[in-house]
Amino acid sequence: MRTSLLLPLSLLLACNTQPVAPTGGAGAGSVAELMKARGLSEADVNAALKTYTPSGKRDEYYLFASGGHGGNLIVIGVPSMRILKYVGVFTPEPWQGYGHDDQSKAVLKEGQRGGKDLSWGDMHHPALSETAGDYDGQFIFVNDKANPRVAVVSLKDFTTVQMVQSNLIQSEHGSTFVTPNTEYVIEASQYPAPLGGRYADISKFNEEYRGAAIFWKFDRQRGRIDPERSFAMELPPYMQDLADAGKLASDGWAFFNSFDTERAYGGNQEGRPALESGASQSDMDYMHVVNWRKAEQVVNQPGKSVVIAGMRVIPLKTSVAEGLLHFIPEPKSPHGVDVTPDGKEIVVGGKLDTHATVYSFEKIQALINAKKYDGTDPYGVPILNFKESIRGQCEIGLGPLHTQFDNQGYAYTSVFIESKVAKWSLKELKVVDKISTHYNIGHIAAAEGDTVSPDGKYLVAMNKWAIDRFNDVGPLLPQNFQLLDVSGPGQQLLYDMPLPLGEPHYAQMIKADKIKAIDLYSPAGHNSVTGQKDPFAVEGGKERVERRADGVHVFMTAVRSHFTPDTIRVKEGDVVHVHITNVEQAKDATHGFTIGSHNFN
Ligand code: RUQ
Repeated sequence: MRTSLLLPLSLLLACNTQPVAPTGGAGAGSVAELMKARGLSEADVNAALKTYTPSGKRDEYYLFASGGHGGNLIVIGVPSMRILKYVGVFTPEPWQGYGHDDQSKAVLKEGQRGGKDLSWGDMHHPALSETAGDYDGQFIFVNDKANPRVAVVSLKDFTTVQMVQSNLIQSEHGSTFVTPNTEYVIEASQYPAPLGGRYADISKFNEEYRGAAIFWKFDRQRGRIDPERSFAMELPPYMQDLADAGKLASDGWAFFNSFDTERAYGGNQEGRPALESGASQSDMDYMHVVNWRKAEQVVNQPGKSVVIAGMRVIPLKTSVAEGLLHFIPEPKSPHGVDVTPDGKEIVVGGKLDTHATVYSFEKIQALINAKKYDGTDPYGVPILNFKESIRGQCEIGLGPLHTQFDNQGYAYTSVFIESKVAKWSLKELKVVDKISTHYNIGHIAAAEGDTVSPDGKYLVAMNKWAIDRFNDVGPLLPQNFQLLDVSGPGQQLLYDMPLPLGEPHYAQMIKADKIKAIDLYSPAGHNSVTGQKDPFAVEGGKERVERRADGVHVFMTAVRSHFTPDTIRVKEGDVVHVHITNVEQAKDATHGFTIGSHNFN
């Protein structure tokens, strides 16, 4: 009976009497009958066959999506769009005990700001670790926009292993983006503030408020960020927005866009324009062109950096003197800044402009080397000429945001106001196809679409609204991920996937065979956070209860639901430490442990 499933669709459709394998007691029927009964068109069935993944079959790609205000990372299989895992990052995640046991609490504690526990985060941009500009499947970094932090997730076990934060900045957005060999994880501030968290009245905005870009040094050997070897660059008080690292031709450089070069800071009750209108007065903002490879040398030279909030910072005037920072005008309130796969160009989405603007790295270099400037900004940063820096512009539509790439020379840009994905030829700067999404599209994620070798094939449109796509669940709707097939000349909508939390901002899609997750922790007693054997690990047969100065220590083993010892006798008022080692060596054989009403799990 199974063989009938292997027949091509056309044959099935042509042959109405061809039986379909009964599915678990559901009524049998020909494909044509099923289509009729469910009101499906041939296009629907075509789309369904492109995503349907039979039981036991694996997906071709992993999609790592930010959980937005959920503060967690969502792992999804593509093309089935089945959710595989939530990785607790900024938010406790009880199923995995994350934030409910000591070892994961230690990670959340690393993410304290000003000594305050934070149990949520606004995750925006996951960044898979890269080798030579390609995803290598080892780590993924994520950011918290609201409480500026960066976390490291190991893809050996899909566990958060570290969180870093600096009081240098008070918010961020241009994060996380990695350099091509994951030398650095970039985190740029969004809302300017006096560096280091000191106070200055908002009327001193131009003089005292600043942005900053932090380059967190990643130590791949240890699988951890090394704050001591990290550094930052002071930036003018413009609102730095997204970022991207150069690659191949532009390796060693990073690009940040910005808005509010007007330096408006709100004050609608104090006679000033509201922030949004104040920040949209000028026709141009500034792309920041940063030579991070040189900055990495400069920061180590005596007298060229200052330490603020424990972070080595290159002051603006040093960056100017050393030629580390240049500006190029970019159309009004830009949003995405995305480096092309060959690293030769940078695509900027206009947001309040209808174009995607394509900057040429070669032209930018020529202007920098010739010191050909159009002047400087109020902080002395040299400005390159817009027209002389670009190759051209592609007329995209209303509200171009983010751009991804495929392997056939096409770029894909999300078009916010039109709720569309525009597919356009990078070479010809011409739109070849536009497809409607539903509704208010934000980021898009194409298969390996921001690496040196994109795959094309699939693209997920990450929509911020789902208005009429799903059953009602009250006033607050699910978010919607729409899966598109982009392998043909146009684009085809395959599937709508509701996401019951949000707002998921960005995602990256990696070939599944690049992920080499472990089956189990071996030897038993491995601490997933430190990556080492835990000092409290206990071997089978050595279970015991010890009374120590700081309380009663229970050294317990667990094998599924079998705990040893299974009875603990203590005196009322004792402090009890329970150290549990799962000594089970079968995959996924775990069991929870809790003490009711004590918030452990
Ligand atoms: S974004 S608002 Cu990535 Cu378009 Cu955060």
